[in-house]
This record gives sequence, C-alpha cells and structure tokens, in this order.
Amino acid sequence: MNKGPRLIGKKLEGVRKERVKHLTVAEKILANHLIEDGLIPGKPLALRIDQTLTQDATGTMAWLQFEALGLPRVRTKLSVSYVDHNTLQSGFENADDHAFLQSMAVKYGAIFSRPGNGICHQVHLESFGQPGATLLGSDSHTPTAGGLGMLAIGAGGLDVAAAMAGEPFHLTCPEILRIHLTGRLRRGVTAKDIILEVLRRLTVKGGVGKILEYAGPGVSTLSIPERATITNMGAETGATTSLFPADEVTRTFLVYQGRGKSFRLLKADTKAAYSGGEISLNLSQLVPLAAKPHSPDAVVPVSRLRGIKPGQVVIGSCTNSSLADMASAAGILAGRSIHPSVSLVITPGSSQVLEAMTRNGILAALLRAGARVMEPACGACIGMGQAPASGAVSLRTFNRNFKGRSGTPDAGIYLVSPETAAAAALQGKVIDPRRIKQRRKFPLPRKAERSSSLVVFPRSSRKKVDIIRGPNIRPLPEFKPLPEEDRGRVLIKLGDNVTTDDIMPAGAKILPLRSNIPAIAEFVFSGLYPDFSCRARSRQGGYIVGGENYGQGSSREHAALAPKYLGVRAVLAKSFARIHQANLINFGILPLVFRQAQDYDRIKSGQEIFLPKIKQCLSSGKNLLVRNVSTGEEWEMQCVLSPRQTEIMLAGGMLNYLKN
Ligand code: MIC
Ligand code: SF4
Repeated sequence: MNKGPRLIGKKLEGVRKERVKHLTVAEKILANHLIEDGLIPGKPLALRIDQTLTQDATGTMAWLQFEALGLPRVRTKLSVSYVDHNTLQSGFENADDHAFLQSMAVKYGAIFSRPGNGICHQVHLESFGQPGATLLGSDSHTPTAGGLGMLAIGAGGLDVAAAMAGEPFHLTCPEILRIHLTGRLRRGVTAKDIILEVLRRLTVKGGVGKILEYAGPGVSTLSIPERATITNMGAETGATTSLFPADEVTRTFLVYQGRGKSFRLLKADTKAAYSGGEISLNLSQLVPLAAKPHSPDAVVPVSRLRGIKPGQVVIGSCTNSSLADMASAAGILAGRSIHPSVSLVITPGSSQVLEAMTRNGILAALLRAGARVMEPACGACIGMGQAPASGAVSLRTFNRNFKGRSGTPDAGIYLVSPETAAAAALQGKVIDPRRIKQRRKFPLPRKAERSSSLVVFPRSSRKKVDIIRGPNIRPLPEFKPLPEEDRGRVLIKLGDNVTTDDIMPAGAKILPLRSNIPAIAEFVFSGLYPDFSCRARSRQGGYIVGGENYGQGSSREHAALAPKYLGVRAVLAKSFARIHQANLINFGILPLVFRQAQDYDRIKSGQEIFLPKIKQCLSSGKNLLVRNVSTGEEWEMQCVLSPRQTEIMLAGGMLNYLKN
C-alpha cells in the first residue's frame, strides 16, 4: 500500500515549506484549516470551519444547542438553515419547527432556506458551496459539496452548533484513499453507477476513517452534478468525506450559477502520496448497476434484475435530483407513457431545478408521461410520503435502502440511476437502460435562474427578534456527569451494521417529533423491537450491545440523545460508525469496543453488567473492565477517546463541557 505523509508537523509553517509540492487536494484544504495538531492519520485533528449547514430534522436540536451557548450571533463565514425534511405538514409540529428555525436564523445571523426551496445539499451546491473551503453539516450527506472541491463533512447537530459558535471541529485524522478514474462513461451508464461500483468494492464500512479523493483523467469527463452524486453517496461507505479537485468544469458550473468569483483552482500535486492507498476505476468498462434490498452495498448489474416488476419508481433525493438527472429521465419518458402498473414519483432537488424544468419542456414531458411531481424536498427518501404498497418493489434513485426506511417494512427498495429508473417506469419491469435507443434531448439553460424568493438573508440591523416557540419545541434535556461506576442490564443485543434508522426510525409519524425528545424517545428501536422503550424505562436504562459498524447511516443525534433519555449509558460494540460514535460521546454515552470477537459472545440480552472505576480508567487512558454479573465472567473493553473527548465524557456530554 502506498503510504502517504505520516506527519505534517505541528507548525503549519513547517508544513508549507516541507510539503507544499506533494499534497493531495484534501491535505491542502486540511492544512489551510488546521487549528492544532498535525495531520497524522488516526490522531486527533481540529479544523476551522468556514460554513455550516443545518436541516430541520436535525436543526431544531442544533439551534436549541446553539442558543444554550449564549452567543449573540453565529461566528462562521456563512451558516445556512434549511427546511427540507419535514415538509409534510399533517399536524402543527412541522410548521412549528419551521417558524422556530426561521426566527432563530433571523436572530442569530444565518441564511434561512424556506420549505420548498429544495434539499439542503442540492441548494448548497447551487448557491453557497466553495472550492477549498470547509463545510460542516448536520446531515450525513453534507459531502455532496465535495463535488465542488469543498471539504464537506457530516456531523451531529451538537458539533455543528459548536462550529456555529466558532469552535473548531474535532475529528480523527482520516487516511486519504485515491480513486483513480480513467476512461469515460458510455451511454446509459451514469455517475450513480460509479458510486455503486465504489460501494460494491468498499462495502458500507470500507470508507470508515478515510477521505475518498477522486483523481485521474476520468475526472474532467464528469460534470459537477455527476461529481456531487458520487460524493453524496460516498457517505454510504462510512467515509469521513469524498472530494473532487476543482477544475475548469467546476469553474463552468460556478459561472453558470452566477458565482464565478467563488472559483479557485485546486488539484493534487503530481507527487502527492495517498495514505489510504488507491483504487482504479475505468469508467468505460462500467455497466448500469443497482443496490438490492436492504443495503446500499448489495450491488449487482441491472441486467441480473431483468424482469423484476416495480410497483413504484421514484426519481429524486439529494443523490439524483439535479436538472441533468431530470433531463435524462425525461429524455427516456418524453412522448411515451409509463406502464399502468407503475406509480412514478418525481422530486426535483431545488426550486431552481423545478423552475428550469418548467421552462425547457422537461416538466411537461414528465407530466404527460404520467409522473406525479412533488415539491423539492427529501420526501419519499426519508419516508415523508410515498410509502410503497405492502410487499412492493420500489426502484429509487436514492442513497439508502435500509429495511423499513420507505415507511413500508416489507417493501423491497432498489437503488438505481435515473436512467434505469425511467426505463423501468416505462416498461413496468427492470431493463438495462442501454436498450432504450430513442431519447429526446432537452436543451439545458446557459445560465441558471437564481430566484431568492424562498431564501431569507440575515438582517444587518440588530432589531430585537422574538423566537417563535410552538408547543412542539421542547427544552433540551439535561444530563448528569459520568458516574464512578455503573451497573445495569443489557437491554438489547444486535448484529452488524445496525443503522441509525434502526435505532431512531424516521418517517412521517416519527420525524415531526424531532424537537420533542420525551415524545420521540418512545420510538427508539420501534421498527425492530416495539417494546424497547418500555423495557428501557422499566429497567431504569442499561446497555446496548452491537456488532460491527454500529450506527451506520445518518448523522441524526437523536439516535444517541433519545436512548440517553431512556437511560442508556453505554453501547458495547465491535466497531462504530464515525458520526454515531461522536454523537454517543457528545451525549455522554460510553462507546465501548470489544477487543476480541469472543467477548461479544459472552453477553446475552437481559444479563446484568457491572462497570467499575469508569472515570479512573478513562482519565488514565486504560481499558475499561466489564463484569458480566450474571455469569461471573470479566473482560476488558477499549474506549478510545481523545483527551478532549475524555473531558466531554467526564462532564456528562458536550453541552456541559462547552458551557463549563
Ligand atoms: C438521512 O438521509 O438519513 C437523513 C434524514 O438526511 C439524516 C439526517 C436526519 O436523520 O435528520 C442524515 O443523513 O444525516
Ligand atoms: Fe434528504 Fe434523503 Fe438526502 Fe437525507 S438522503 S438529506 S433524507 S434527500
């Protein structure tokens, strides 16, 4: 394996002189934003954050947390608060959240993107992303902006609140994996197939601890929306982020968006070394791919699914909702009608995309073909409407197909490109989209229309702003510092790759409770174990046991905060997903890692566990002793914390730590 720079010294000056000719794109941005510590893969890193992004489902908590820090204004160069997840207003809750978030943005100097303006990642790409800058977002698909050459990282709401307060973002320094692209995509093969191929090779945990940096001659053949599809869904590998260089294609996109001034050329140095190794991918050899239910890495060629009959096809989500995506679907569907057994749902990514679709005939072509067109929002991707029929197959251009996420527990969700989706909608069965030869070409505008009617910019005057706090906005729960020792029952024992959707399901019924922790806590693990919250309450909390990659998927801190509210004090797992592990620490839940597989086998659900000398072990960096009181067995577990994380744990969570 190609070992990259082990150390970029503590002093940035030293870095610049010594290594300036041999840096990767990611290293260049990291080096420009380092606050302290060196760039040593696996070691702690503190980064200056230029921009933040919050969305409504994670944002209400993030903004409550920011408010609790008592600052008069955000301290970033730019912070945007989006409303895109909870837009289905079937009760007062979501509307309450929207009003709260708008008043918070006005009061604290953030830009507010109103419901209907679009999905945060698509809008951020169009309107705010900047090559070479850093972006921290309370959504796991924040790396979408990496398509523009921005170092964009997903995190829990509390980390984003801290960044809005001007605090650095702390993370473990990732390795950099180079993905070397050669060749050019053939007709009918798309950027979605590139990222599905990356997922097939890396799996849902192959990116953990890494930045995926794209390079090679294939890069210049990809447009920005295509690059953004790839960096968006790189999140499914568990990667810290994904990143493209900023080149002439980037400049053209920014000029198209009327933001040419934001451009800055950014490329890796020829002799740059990649600490995480290299993968080569010849775009010319790719074929249309699909991820089968229920994991984004269950990837097979579309040709192997031939004949499967979907009841539903959905084109949209932050992965594939650009104008080009809409145009390619319309190209297949124009002048034709969808199959009578298919419901076709289209969700454009932003109001800019939707407006352009109305101008150049795409919208008319899709409507005439039989599409149901939704407002620009997350929608079906997060189970906010459009749940498929019982046992149905749904083909979606999304990034996640976890069981039950669609709102229908026994539906089978396949993740595909817009081309594959449109072809299936037409035929009523899965076919290789390359078989559709006749396509209509829609002219794309030379310049994007940038309406700002749905964007509220901060006021310059300091007029008093009242925060609108409807009954759905509940105060933040408070938590006590860590105890010296702890005893409790194992509430649940789980296998590998447990998702945050498993822990804290979303969907139209539960999402509106994101601002109300006592209410949402009732739904922890409700999809898999409906009695979990009762069990946790009756046992005054306890422990969760998990396998590998516990907490993969979303950045939702509710997957830590709600279990914490139910009294969960430690999660014992074989390994953790990055964002979830940080969220556990932020809310004072111990993330304990099994040192050997057989220790996992020593625990059963319901058994009693004792953890002695917790504080002492954490403070001295020692392993924690775990005693299974029910069997008398003892073993040690790791709790790998940076010195700062140790202080956060001891304080009982990040908010206590920051307030102190
Ligand atoms: C998701 O795609 O799972 C979400 C919903 O966007 C989450 C954020 C959330 O749970 O609010 C994410 O990706 O972080
Ligand atoms: Fe929204 Fe889906 Fe993207 Fe999450 S993955 S931000 S729910 S569109």
